Amino acid sequence: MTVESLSFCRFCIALCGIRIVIDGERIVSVKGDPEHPASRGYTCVKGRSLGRWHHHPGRILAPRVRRDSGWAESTWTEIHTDIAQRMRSNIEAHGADSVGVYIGTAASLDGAGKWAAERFARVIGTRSKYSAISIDTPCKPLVSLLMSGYSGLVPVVDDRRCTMTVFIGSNPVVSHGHLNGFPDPIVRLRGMAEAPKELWVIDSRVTESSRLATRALMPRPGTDFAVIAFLVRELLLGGGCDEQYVKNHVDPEELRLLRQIVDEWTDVQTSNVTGCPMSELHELLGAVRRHGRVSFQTGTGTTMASTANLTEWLVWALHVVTGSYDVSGGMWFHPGFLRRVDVDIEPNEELPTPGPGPASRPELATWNDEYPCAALVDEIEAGNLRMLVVFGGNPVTALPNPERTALALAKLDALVVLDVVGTETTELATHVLPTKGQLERADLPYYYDQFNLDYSTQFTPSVMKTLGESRSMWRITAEMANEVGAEILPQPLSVTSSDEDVLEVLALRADASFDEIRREKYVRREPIFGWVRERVLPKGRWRLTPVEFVSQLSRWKALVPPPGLLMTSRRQLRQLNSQKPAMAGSGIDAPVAIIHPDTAARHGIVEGDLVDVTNANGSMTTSMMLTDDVHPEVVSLTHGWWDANVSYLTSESFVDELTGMVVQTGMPVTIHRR
Ligand SMILES: Nc1nc2c(c(=O)[nH]1)N[C@H]1C(S)=C(S)[C@@H](COP(=O)(O)OP(=O)(O)OC[C@H]3O[C@@H](n4cnc5c(=O)[nH]c(N)nc54)[C@H](O)[C@@H]3O)O[C@H]1N2
Ligand SMILES: Nc1nc2c(c(=O)[nH]1)N[C@H]1C(S)=C(S)[C@@H](COP(=O)(O)OP(=O)(O)OC[C@H]3O[C@@H](n4cnc5c(=O)[nH]c(N)nc54)[C@H](O)[C@@H]3O)O[C@H]1N2
Ligand code: SF4
Ligand SMILES: [Mo]
Repeated sequence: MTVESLSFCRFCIALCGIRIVIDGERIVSVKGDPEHPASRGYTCVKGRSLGRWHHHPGRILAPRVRRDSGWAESTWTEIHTDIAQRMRSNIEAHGADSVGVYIGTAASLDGAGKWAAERFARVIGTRSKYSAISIDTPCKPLVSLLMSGYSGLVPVVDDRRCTMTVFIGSNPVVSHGHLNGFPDPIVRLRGMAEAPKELWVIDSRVTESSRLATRALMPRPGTDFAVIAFLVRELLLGGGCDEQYVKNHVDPEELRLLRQIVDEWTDVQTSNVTGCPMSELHELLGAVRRHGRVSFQTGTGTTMASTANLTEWLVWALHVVTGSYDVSGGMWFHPGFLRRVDVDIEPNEELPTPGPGPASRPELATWNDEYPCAALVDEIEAGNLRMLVVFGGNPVTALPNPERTALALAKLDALVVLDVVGTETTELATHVLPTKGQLERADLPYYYDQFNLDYSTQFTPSVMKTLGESRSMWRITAEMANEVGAEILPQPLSVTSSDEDVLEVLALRADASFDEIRREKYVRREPIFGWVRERVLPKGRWRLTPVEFVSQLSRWKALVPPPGLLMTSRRQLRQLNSQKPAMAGSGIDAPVAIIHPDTAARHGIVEGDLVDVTNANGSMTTSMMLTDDVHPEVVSLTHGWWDANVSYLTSESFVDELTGMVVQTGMPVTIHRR
C-alpha cells in the first residue's frame, strides 16, 4: 500500500514543495506539490530524483574509521570516543585553532544541523572556521557590512511591484537564483518580462534565462562593474536618481565623491572596456530611468570574478541612488522569518575593520569570523590545522588545486566527515559519520528562508525512516562537543531530544509560533519595509563610498582580466555542485565546455573534440560544444566534476585582496585540441 507525504526539497535555494509517494520503506515517486504557495507544482529533475538520492547505492549507513589495515565499521560510542581523544590531544598540544570546521553548502540547508555546527566552532573556541561562503560569494556580506555596518543584509526583489529586474552573472532558470530563490523560474521570469515590465540579462553567454528576457547584454567577463559605473554616472549627471531618498539616506560629501570617481565611466570608455555597443548601454540606461526603481540580481558570474567587490558595491550604490532599497517597488531586506535579525538590531556607528588572517596566510583578512577557504591548505601544510570536521561539504572538489588539497587533507591527524553518501572527501577521511538525508529529518529553512521572495517560512516533518545508523547532524555535533566536555544545546534540549524539539527552539524568535508553522506547513506575511533605514543604517545613511572599494576602483585596470581567451563558470540543471547524481534514467549532465565557432575554428576544434584547457595554475581536459550563443573570448566551463575538474585552473594564491576569495571566473586560459 502506498502513502503520500508532503515535504519540501532541500537541494537548493528554491525550496520547492514536493509530494512523495512511499511504499513501505521505498520511495515510489517525487512530484511537485501544486498546492505549494511558492513553487505551485514546479520541481526540477534534481528534486524529482530525491527517491534515488535517498536509496543511493553510495549511502553511508554506519560510522566508519580508517585503521592502518583499512576501513573498519565502528559503533557510535567507539567513534565518538576516538574523535574526542584526537580533539583533546590536538587542543592540548597545539591549541584550539588546530581543530577546524568546514561548513559546506548542504549543511546550510539542514536548519538544525548548521545551527549546531556554528555553535560547535564557538564552544571549542577555534578560529579555524571555513565555509563555502568564501568560495562562493564573500563580496555580498562584505558590501553589506561596509555600506550598512551590518554584514547580513539580504536584498530581495519586491516581485509583485518591481517593474525592472536585471540578472547579472546569474542564470536562475538553471540555478534557481543566487541569494534570491526562484522556484518555477520560467514562469516567474516570463512574468518579469511581461510589458510594461522589463527583464534584462547581463551574461557572457546567451542563457536559458536571457532567452526569456526583454533584452540582453554580453560584456567581456569581469567587466560588469563598468556597465554599472556607467549607469551610476549617467543617473548622477543627467537625472534619474531619487532625489528625496538620496537626500535622506546619503551623506552629500559621499555623493560628491561617488560622482567624482564614476566620472571616467563615459559611454565611450565603458564600451571600450566591456565590448558592449554604446547604443546598448544607453538603452539599458533608458530602461533604468523609465522604471525608476530597479532590482539587479548578481550571481556567481560576478561574485567569483576578480572584480567581484566592484560590481557588487556599484550595484548597491545604483540601488541607493535610484531609491530602490528598503522601499516598495524596489527591493526589501529579508530579515529571516525564523531568525528575525530585524528585531534587536542597532546601528553600528564604527567603521568596520577586518580581523587578522590565519598564521600561514596573514595577508588574508577575516571580515566575518571565518578564514577564507584559500587558506585551508596552507594552514594544514604549516601544521597549524591538524584536524578538520566537514559538515555537508566536499572541499576536495570545491577548493582550488585538487591534488594539493587532497594531499593536505590526507595528511591531517583526523578528517571527520558528516555526509549522506560517499564522496571524494570521505575517501580521504579518517572518520565518516552517517548523517540523515533530507527526507529523514524534520526541518525548517533556518538559514534559507531569508532568500525567499515571500516573507515566509515552511516546515517539513521527517517523511522516511532513518536508514542504517544515520543520525541527525545536530545530534552528532552535540555528541562530539559533549565528549570533550562542551555543550552546544541550550536547556532543556539534550542529545536524546527529537529533531522537532530542536526546531521548536530554533523557531523561538519566528514571526509565528512553532505550532502554527508546523500545522500550516507554509506561513507567510507581508514583506517588511523600512527597518534597515530606521534601525540599521548609522544616522539613517548608507555609506556610499567605502574606502576599500574606492581604492579598488582606482586600480580597475589591474583587476580586469587581460585580453585573450577567458574561462567562465556555469551551472547545469541536472548537476548540483559536486553531488553525485543519482538520476540514472532521467539523464545526467556531462562536463562540457562551450565556445564560439570562430574561436573553435581558430584553434582547429570541432564539436565533441577533447580539449586541454590550460593556464598558469594547471590544466584540465573537457569536451567541447560549439555555439554562437557565447562571447567569442569565452570558454564556458562546468564546475563540480572530479574528472574535467575546473579547480585545476583556480589557485589559492590568485585571490581577491579584500575577501581572500579564489577567483573562479574570468581567468585567462589557452585551449589545445588533444
Ligand atoms: N542546477 C543547479 N543549481 C544550482 C547549483 C548547481 O550546481 N546546479 N549550485 C547552487 C549554488 S552553490 C550556487 S552558488 C548558485 C549559483 O547561481 P548562479 O550564480 O545563478 O549560477 P549559474 O547558473 O552558474 O549562473 C552564472 C552565470 O554567470 C555567467 N558568467 C560567468 N562569468 C561571468 C562574468 O564575468 N560576467 C557575467 N555577466 N556573467 C558571467 C555564466 O555564463 C552563467 O550563466 O546556484 C545554485 N543552484
Ligand atoms: N572552480 C570552481 N570552484 C567552485 C565553484 C565554481 O563555480 N568553480 N563553485 C563554488 C560554489 S558556488 C560552492 S557553493 C562550493 C560548493 O562547495 P561544497 O559545499 O563543499 O560542495 P558540494 O559539492 O555542494 O558538497 C555538498 C556535500 O553535501 C553532501 N550532502 C547532501 N545532502 C546532505 C545532507 O542532508 N547532510 C549532510 N551532512 N551532507 C549532505 C553531499 O553528498 C556533498 O558531499 O564550490 C565552489 N567551488
Ligand atoms: S529547483 Fe529542483 S533542486 Fe531546487 S528545490 Fe526545487 S526541486 Fe529541489
Ligand atoms: Mo554556491
